[in-house]
Amino acid sequence: MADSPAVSVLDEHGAFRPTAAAEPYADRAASVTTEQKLRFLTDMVETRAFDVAAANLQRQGHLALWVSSWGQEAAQVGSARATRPQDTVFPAYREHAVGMIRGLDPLAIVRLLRGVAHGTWDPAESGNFQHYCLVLGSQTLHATGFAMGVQFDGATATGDPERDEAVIVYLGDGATSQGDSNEALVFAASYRTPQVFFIQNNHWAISVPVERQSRVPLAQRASGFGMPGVRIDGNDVLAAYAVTGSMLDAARSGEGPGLIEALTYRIGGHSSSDDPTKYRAEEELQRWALLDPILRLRRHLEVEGVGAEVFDGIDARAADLAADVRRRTLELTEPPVASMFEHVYAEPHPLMDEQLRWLQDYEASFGGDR
Ligand SMILES: Cc1ncc(C[n+]2csc(CCOP(=O)(O)OP(=O)(O)O)c2C)c(N)n1
Ligand SMILES: [Mg+2]
Repeated sequence: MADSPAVSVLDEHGAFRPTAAAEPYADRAASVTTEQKLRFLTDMVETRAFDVAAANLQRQGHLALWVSSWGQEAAQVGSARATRPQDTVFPAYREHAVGMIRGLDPLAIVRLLRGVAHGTWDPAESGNFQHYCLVLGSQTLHATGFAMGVQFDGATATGDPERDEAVIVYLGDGATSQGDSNEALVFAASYRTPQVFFIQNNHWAISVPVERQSRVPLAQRASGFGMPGVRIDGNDVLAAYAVTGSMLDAARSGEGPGLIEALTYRIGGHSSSDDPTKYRAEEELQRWALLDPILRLRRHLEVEGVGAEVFDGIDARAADLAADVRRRTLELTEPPVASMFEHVYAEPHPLMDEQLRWLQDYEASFGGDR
């Protein structure tokens, strides 16, 4: 399974060496400018800094839970940078880089995982970055339904590539086993929706290895649904950018959906509640740590002549971002307890009113001192 050919353009030392599978995408990858690559590097370094800051906040009791994106930055940044402003993005729950690139304030993610928000931000104000979905695979159905709407609205294949819209949905290797994901794929293929399914195969679904989820490479499943499937080196930001860009262009111009399997690795635990040493081998982790996506792009840029002071500047700005997130997290206040009943239903609901009254009576029973 690991031998199935993957699209890769940067080898593990950062040299531009497209694999045979990369041939259709090599020109696209080669046309990425140094300025764009520096943008990609900045995105990845900032995401890593944010991730570390948030993980520390969780350990210090300021967040209820943290889900790390460490190791998956290239897959996320490359694919997100290939989207256009008019596109709509449906994440799972660790696509922090994607959200930030689409314009989401990272504090919105912190608020969600601190438990002081209802898990929502306004996608219209956040680059059409929809809400995190913790119910595995459910976002694929939302995305396919949305993509059908885009199609029925005539917002795709308009003849004007600047206006054409597409949808991208992120899911994990484990989420491919969900019924929802398979139904979404059937409907996407059937309706030829303008949509990309982007699987981050980070090799684990909590403690279940990907080999147990599928007997064939996940990209290979696409042909059974009736759409192209491409396996990429998910730690190669240029491969992620070129392949996602090509598939999104096809979707926007009316050629229908496609599926990408990005091979990457979850360096941390599944979440801050997980201890991966209980189920995976240290050697596997060490092997993947050497394939760090940030290091690879940095080496590539060094060969292109980018000086150390540029990297230092990027690191310093990322540290500022992390410090700012930390400061703003510590300033967050608790929402009124009663607000948990808001937004459960769109309109007032008798059951919610009853539960609110019960809670108020209960709290009053402490003598009004809470
Ligand atoms: C429908 C559903 N079943 C089970 C869970 C519990 N659960 C949360 S994350 C997870 C593993 C997901 O693995 P994967 O899709 O590979 O994503 P990753 O966390 O590796 O990014 C499971 C089983 C859930 N959230 N939703
Ligand atoms: Mg996984």
